[in-house]
Formats: sequence, structure tokens, C-alpha cells
Amino acid sequence: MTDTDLKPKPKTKTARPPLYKVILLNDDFTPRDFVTKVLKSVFRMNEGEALNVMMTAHQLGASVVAVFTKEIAEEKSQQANDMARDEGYPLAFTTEKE
Ligand code: TYC
Repeated sequence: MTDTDLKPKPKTKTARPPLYKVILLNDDFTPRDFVTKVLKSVFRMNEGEALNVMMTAHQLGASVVAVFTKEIAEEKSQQANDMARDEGYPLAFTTEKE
């Protein structure tokens, strides 16, 4: 076999899964500290990141928290919504296809 016999590998395109944004919605009742706590515990943010995202939602009405595959985005927003409901707060996270 010579070099010229070597066929280039066919480019198999690896499909990337569609991504989903997790969105934090503002409300008038959930304490800022609690929102920050949820962002840190569910989305592994540090204090600064959590404060930024919380304040963006507070001031603009909503903020993108992070982007994940559908399954992870839904799982994390469910987890965050459960934490809020456990405390009786109306805090809401939603997901949206990018
Ligand atoms: N707006 C709330 C308050 O003033 C705090 C808050 C911030 C709630 C962000 C939800 O996504 C939110 N206590």
C-alpha cells in the first residue's frame, strides 16, 4: 500500500444537542438573599456571579442564568423551583430553547 492509497477519513459530523437557557424571573416577594442562595447552590455560582444574575432579574424582570442541554436545564430549574416552593416563595425559573 502506498501513500496515495490512503483515503481521507470521511468527516462524520457530530451533531451537537440543542441548548436551553435557564431564565430567572423577578417577583416582588422572594428575598434577594434567598435568590442568591439558590443560584449558588443549584447553579454553582460564586457570590459575585449570583448577585449579578439576581440584580439583573430584579432590575430588568428576567435574567439568563446559564445554558445547558434540555435535560439538565429542566432538571436544574425544577430543583431551583422546588427550593423556592419549599420556602413558600413564588420565585420562578423557566427554560427556553436557544
Ligand atoms: N425583587 C425581589 C425583591 O425585591 C428580589 C428578587 C430578585 C426576586 C430576583 C426574584 O429573580 C428575582 N425582594
